[in-house]
Amino acid sequence: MTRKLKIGITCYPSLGGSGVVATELGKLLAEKGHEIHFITHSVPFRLGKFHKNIFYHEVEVNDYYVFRYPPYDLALASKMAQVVQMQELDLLHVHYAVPHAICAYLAKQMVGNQLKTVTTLHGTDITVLAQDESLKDLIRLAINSSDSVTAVSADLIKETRELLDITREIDLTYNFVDKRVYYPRECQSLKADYAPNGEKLLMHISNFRPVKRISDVIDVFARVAKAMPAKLLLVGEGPELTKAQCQINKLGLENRVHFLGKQDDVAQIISIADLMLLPSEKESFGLVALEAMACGVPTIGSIAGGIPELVTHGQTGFLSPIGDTESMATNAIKLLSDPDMFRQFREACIQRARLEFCNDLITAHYEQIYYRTLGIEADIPMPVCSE
Ligand code: GMT
Repeated sequence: MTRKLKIGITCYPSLGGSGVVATELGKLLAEKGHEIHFITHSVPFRLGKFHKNIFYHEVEVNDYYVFRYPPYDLALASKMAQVVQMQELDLLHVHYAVPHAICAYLAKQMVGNQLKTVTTLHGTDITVLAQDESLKDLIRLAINSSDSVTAVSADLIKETRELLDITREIDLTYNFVDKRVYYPRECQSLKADYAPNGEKLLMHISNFRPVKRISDVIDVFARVAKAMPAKLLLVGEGPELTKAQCQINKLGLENRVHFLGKQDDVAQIISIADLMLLPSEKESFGLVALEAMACGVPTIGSIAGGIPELVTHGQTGFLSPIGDTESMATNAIKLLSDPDMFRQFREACIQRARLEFCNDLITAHYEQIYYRTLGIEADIPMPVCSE
């Protein structure tokens, strides 16, 4: 039998898709018998209750008075090296290139080349930060010095190659949803709270950063709300939220929009939506569209980054050019006005999420990458996901 691994995982532990993917992956690997050590500045928010085989190591930053900026990156690299040595880890899997991949590189310098590192690129670590000349060479070093590199969409691989002139192998490993958590839930009474008169519920979930184009979310909703009774649920928080509130007030839509703030467990909330809106400027994958898909909710979104790899235009949602809110609204109205089409989309969503992006499949893919990186022959059968 192939031996189980001891894996260190570093990610951003607070809200954000990369942290969600890293934490859920850690939990699934632990369920399969691997020993997982999270090395982060706080407990990953999705970790929740006690899990067998999961350990947490907190990175503490030294704030000695000469430091104007306490050096988190150095503290993380040192902690990684310590945990690797004390716990005899096989490898480190870091999510998001900056600074995690470069910290893993430093840890390797301390520990020695027997430490293997796997880096997963998630999005703006490439599409935004790799455009910054002051970080470009560092990110290239981080990627080239990782033993294995994965990215969450083919588009992100292409961007990484183009922006950083990188030729090394990068494994395409899509994000996943846990089918035990994300499925269409029965929540009629919750739905009735927000849509007491049977209004259509449109939803947007994000960290409200400029790349999400929140004003397009509101513009699409305003157009839909002119055509039919509808409500908008905004989930999450971030820098664009205040602007969004002003836009909503200006349009006189305050009674039709609910702000739900940050939510940890979105599976239930998503299940009450009729449509998910994702009109992003940049989106390497769009985890929220996958979560929606698994709950039977089609996405109206933009042709940006990896979204077209996830959302099949005309089957599980509709995609329009970035900023084309008129076309997005037209598509939303078309879908919401045609119950047969809506039912077909809903079924296609559930099926695609279960078959193509199921947790068993993607976890096995990561395991294959780990064993290959370590040079261990392992027979990891690729599960066939069923509906
Ligand atoms: O790259 C980011 O902006 C942050 C990151 C996160 O932590 O939420 O989001 C990225 O990673 C997610 C998980 O892989 C993807 O689903 C998001 O599409 C991606 N965000 C962007 O590309 C803007």
